[in-house]
Amino acid sequence: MNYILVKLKINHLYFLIISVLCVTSLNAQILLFQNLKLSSEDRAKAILPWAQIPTSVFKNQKHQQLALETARKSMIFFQKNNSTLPLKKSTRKLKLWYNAPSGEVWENALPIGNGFQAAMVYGNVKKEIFQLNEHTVWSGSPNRNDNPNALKALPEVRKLIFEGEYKAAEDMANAQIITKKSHGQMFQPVGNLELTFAGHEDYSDYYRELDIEDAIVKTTYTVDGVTYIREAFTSFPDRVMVIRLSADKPNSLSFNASLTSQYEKKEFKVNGNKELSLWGTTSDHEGVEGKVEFNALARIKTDDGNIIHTSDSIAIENANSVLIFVSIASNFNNYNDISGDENQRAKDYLDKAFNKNFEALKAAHIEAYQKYFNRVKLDLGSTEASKLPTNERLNNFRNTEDPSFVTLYYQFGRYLLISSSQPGGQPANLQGIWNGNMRPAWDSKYTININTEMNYWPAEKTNLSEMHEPLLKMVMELSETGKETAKVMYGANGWLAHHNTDIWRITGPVDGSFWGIWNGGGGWLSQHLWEHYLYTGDKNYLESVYPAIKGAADFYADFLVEHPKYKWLVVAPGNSPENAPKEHQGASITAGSTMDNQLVFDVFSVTIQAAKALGKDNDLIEKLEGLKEKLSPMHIGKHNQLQEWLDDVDSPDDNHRHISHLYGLYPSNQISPYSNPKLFAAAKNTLLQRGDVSTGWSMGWKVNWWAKMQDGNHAYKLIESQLMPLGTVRGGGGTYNNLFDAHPPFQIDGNFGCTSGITEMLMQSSDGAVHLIPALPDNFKNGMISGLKTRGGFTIDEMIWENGELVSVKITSTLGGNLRLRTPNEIKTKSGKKLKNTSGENPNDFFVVSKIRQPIISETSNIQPLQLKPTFLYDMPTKKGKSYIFVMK
Ligand code: FUC
Repeated sequence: MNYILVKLKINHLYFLIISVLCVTSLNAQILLFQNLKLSSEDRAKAILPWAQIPTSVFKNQKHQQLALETARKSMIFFQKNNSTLPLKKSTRKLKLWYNAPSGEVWENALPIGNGFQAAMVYGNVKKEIFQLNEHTVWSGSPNRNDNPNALKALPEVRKLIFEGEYKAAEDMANAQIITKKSHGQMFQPVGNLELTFAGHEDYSDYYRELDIEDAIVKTTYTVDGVTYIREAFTSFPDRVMVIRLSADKPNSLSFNASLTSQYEKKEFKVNGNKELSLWGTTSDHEGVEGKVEFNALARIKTDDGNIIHTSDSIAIENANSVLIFVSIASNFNNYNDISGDENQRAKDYLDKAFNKNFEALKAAHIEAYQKYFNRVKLDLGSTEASKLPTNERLNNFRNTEDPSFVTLYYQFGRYLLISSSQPGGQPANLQGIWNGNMRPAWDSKYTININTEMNYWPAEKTNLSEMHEPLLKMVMELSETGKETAKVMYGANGWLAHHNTDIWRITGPVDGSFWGIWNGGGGWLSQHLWEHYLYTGDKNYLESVYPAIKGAADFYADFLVEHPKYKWLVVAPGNSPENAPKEHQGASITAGSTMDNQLVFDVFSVTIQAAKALGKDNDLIEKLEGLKEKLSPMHIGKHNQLQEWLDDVDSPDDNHRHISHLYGLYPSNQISPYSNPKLFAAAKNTLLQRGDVSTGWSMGWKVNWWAKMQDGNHAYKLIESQLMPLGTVRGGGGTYNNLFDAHPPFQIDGNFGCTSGITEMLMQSSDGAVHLIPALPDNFKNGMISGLKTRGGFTIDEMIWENGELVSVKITSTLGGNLRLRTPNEIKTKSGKKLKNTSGENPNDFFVVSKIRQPIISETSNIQPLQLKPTFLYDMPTKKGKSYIFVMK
């Protein structure tokens, strides 16, 4: 041991000297490491403290950064070249933990939630704050926001677009199509539960954590020799928040509890001597009267100590331990009905939970949570770096090897989905279910030109299918409200939604033409209805959602119009979300953007497949097949890029955060290296031209795209960029101390997008086969994952890889059917049976990939297919309920 320590010290010194003198001397460092013959783990140990050398030692921060980068590269070099990488298996519990309270910073606080009720827990010593949310507490009340003038203006707007008068078309759309009513309502906070502890100014041994294996927050500290412990969770089965406060010496617990709120219309009460009540009405917003009424109750339970109350607070004196139950409910029944009784509901939840004891409540909560959470396990190994507090790991991540930090972030995404999206509740909004602002950014509503869809990318494949339900229900509701919008605004059948919606399921166009004249929200969301079927194979479910899937197609069938120049059927007006080429006079309004074409293609293809699966609507199938033939194919432009618009006007210097035309690469499957390699190569050029650094969600999407590119190292680079403390990279997003993603500000889509992307690095099932470890970065050369789901209802019970090769995989077939595997190395069955290589179409209907038309390639393009690593393709017929084990050949 001493020998290693001495070597490590020498090592640091060498590192320091070498780096300061010559920051790029990678070879020298590699030589040094080789001579010292240290194991990878010891090397990790060596780099970790070294990464914390203060800036003052270096000439400037740039120097330090460069030196750290060099050290990191040498670590990666060793990992790449060391076949027996001895990274330790992760044994530590998955926790976010800190040595300091949150203070005033909301993004330091820790999120808990059960899909209905949620809290941000600050862990402050003297004044503890539980910032409270409830899923239906939104501004406004039932309303619609269609603009009926649109119908009359439509022909003229189209004419202007086709004549290239984009600015004039945009002006007209602003005047005649954009809503003159609500631009969407706000998801609002309830208020705070505040606990004030007199005399707790000076404390020691502070610690707080969020254990994402149990979904429980804990805070401990010591004052005057007494150790205090606070635990809190939002119970899944009991639908209330439970807080336990205790001290390790008798009669030491004294505090004052109160509820606070920022609403104009509110009322505080103390019921009896142990229950705080806050009643309120949400805000008016954009001409819509706030009519959601809510009631928050906090009831105290203690066997000892004194309880003293005033008119709006309760003081506890000299207790041993105290339980606080918090229940919140509103009058919201559905988007069209707010006649519920918030007071009765809040009381009912509370009464039911109140008589249960803490241990029973906690055990039931953990069991209900783990039913979902434990389905997926990921192990990418672990190093010493994982022993530090979460905020320090975040700070160090780029400069050290900390693979279990990726695991933590991955599982945190799953934790957030379980906590913010439960069957029967509202879908996760821009901030999930956590918002402390009365007027949050973008109203914390649903932006459906990417953000809401991204929230649900991890749902099916990370085995959280039930968590998809709130979104699927919202889509069904939008298919009702969006019907009137289709009729009134565009004279079309079916339904649509524009680029935003809210709890009232508005479907009219908002914000301004630049953003709002996009009618793909319904079409994109309808793909989620189909995706749920692809993973579950549930025909009854498919039957129940089919009208909405078909309705999305009906809308486009009516709305499409022939482009006078190209003769294709196009969406007009539409846009390529939130981007505009210079050549279009800076206006985004357009006809036939690539993303719109791809969306219509998917909506038609999925409707055809759904109708076939249900054995109905032959005429519709024929009609949609015919319409599909008339859609524009994709274009490869003069910069060898995938064109964003029908005309070749993309700028290779454009680094806009939306790369909407890559919808075709992910989440759709229209761009495949196997069936259209040139398009695939063009998509890569587009990705390279747009660059890496961007807003949080954009980087999250890029992880998925690079995974689809089968480039694990580039995907990892994006994870690194996302997992940087906010502010590290100018113009980019990042991550807050509580691991919330930063757009900035906080948006939860980036968390979910990255969890999805990490899954896509390890398994993909959208391109005709179950592709195992398609995009492993050098940092994840060894690992294990269990519990992922694929299309066609297969479960990856356990997959192990070593040195980048698939060692073994166990797969259970829940629906039967052909299992087509694509692997990086040859495999055989565990019993030694040879598998035959296969090709052609996968006979399993859940893996059908709709054929796209050949792309049109610019005469000045010299696009060439990419050289991908070879893979092996096998078919295994499976039986429902049976498991299959494959091992390396
Ligand atoms: C879209 C994005 C923004 C932001 C907002 C909520 O408008 O372009 O970056 O994420 O949604």
